[in-house]
Amino acid sequence: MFSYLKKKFFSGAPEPAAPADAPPPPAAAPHAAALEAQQAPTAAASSSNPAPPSTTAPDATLSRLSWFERLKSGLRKTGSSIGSVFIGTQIDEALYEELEAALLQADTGVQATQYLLDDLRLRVKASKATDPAAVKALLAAALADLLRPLQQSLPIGAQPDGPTVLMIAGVNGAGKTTTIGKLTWHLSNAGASVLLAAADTFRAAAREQLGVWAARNTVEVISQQGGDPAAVSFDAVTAGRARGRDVVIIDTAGRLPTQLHLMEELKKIKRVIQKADPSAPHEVLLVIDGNTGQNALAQVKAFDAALGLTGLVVTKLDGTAKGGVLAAIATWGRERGAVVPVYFIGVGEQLADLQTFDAQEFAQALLH
Ligand SMILES: Nc1nc2c(ncn2[C@@H]2O[C@H](COP(=O)(O)OP(=O)(O)OP(=O)(O)O)[C@@H](O)[C@H]2O)c(=O)[nH]1
Ligand SMILES: [Mg+2]
Repeated sequence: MFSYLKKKFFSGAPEPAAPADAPPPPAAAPHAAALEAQQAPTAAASSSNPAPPSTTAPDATLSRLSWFERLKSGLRKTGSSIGSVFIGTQIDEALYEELEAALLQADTGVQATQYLLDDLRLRVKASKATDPAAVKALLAAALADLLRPLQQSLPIGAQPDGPTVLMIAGVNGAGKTTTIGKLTWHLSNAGASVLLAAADTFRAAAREQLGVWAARNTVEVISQQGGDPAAVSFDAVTAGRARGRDVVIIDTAGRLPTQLHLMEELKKIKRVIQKADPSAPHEVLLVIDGNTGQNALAQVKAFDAALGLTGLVVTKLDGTAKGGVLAAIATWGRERGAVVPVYFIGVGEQLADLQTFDAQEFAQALLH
């Protein structure tokens, strides 16, 4: 049913290898048809905070390129400092030391930095590279190889009957609700019918905010004033099944992993979803703010311990995010023998500002 969606639109499959520092491919435009086929829905008037959506569907090629530009400019803060290491003329210990400092500065963390430097030394030796520009290309390749396991497709539509249920979690303000708005747009464009669940029941504004995104996407939202988040989630999964929806996305309230009672509540939401559909939730996604630095890895570990994460969305990579934390997440995944994939990255507040994660493009942007 979602072969198009799975094979193309959500394909995280790497492009055939291109030189590590080549410009990004002009997007085989996985979502070109979808973007052309559907204009962004117009905004519903609201006092809530989501940014106004774009009212025209961008050309997919432009969209992917402008995303690359935005990601690059967002990561420039880091990228330029890593890039500046390679301005000299010699490959010596001083260069490796500078590189180590630059990677640590970029939130790469001690383990990932060590891994990358060791890998780079091997590559330099094997290739007999003699100039820093060549070493920079080798680092881009090492980084892309490290990140590649994170690049995976969000599996949608694999359930024989009933919707694919996505549960979304994260700390306060990470970008969960905004990501749900953008993800709904992606899914709708790929032909999937979506139902939203406002399981952030604490604040009326949270329900309203999700309602605005639902209106923009012209999808329904299940909500209940002051209701129990687990009950709302149960209702949504049941309604999704009854109404024949393809995907149910459950928004949850932000919480810190140290707020144990709130983490317990999240576990309860998951358990109750399982009562509505024993195979659900099919995906438990953690949304992390790309600006969080090394703390993002701590969040991934804590939410994974509580919920068993199946994927990540890294948001706000259009801002001042440093980006190295993805290498830290990848290294952690290698060490535990199972990565938690990065299904999407957020590069803005508009409907189209959610992109599939591409390891090579990301490495290029980071080292630009
Ligand atoms: N620049 C930028 N801003 C983003 C992105 N994603 C989310 N935001 C903004 O981040 C802020 C918080 O986003 P929300 O979606 O409300 O975050 P949340 O995780 O749902 O927050 P709580 O429900 O309060 O925990 C909003 O101002 C969003 O517009 C992104 O990819 N880029
Ligand atoms: Mg929210």
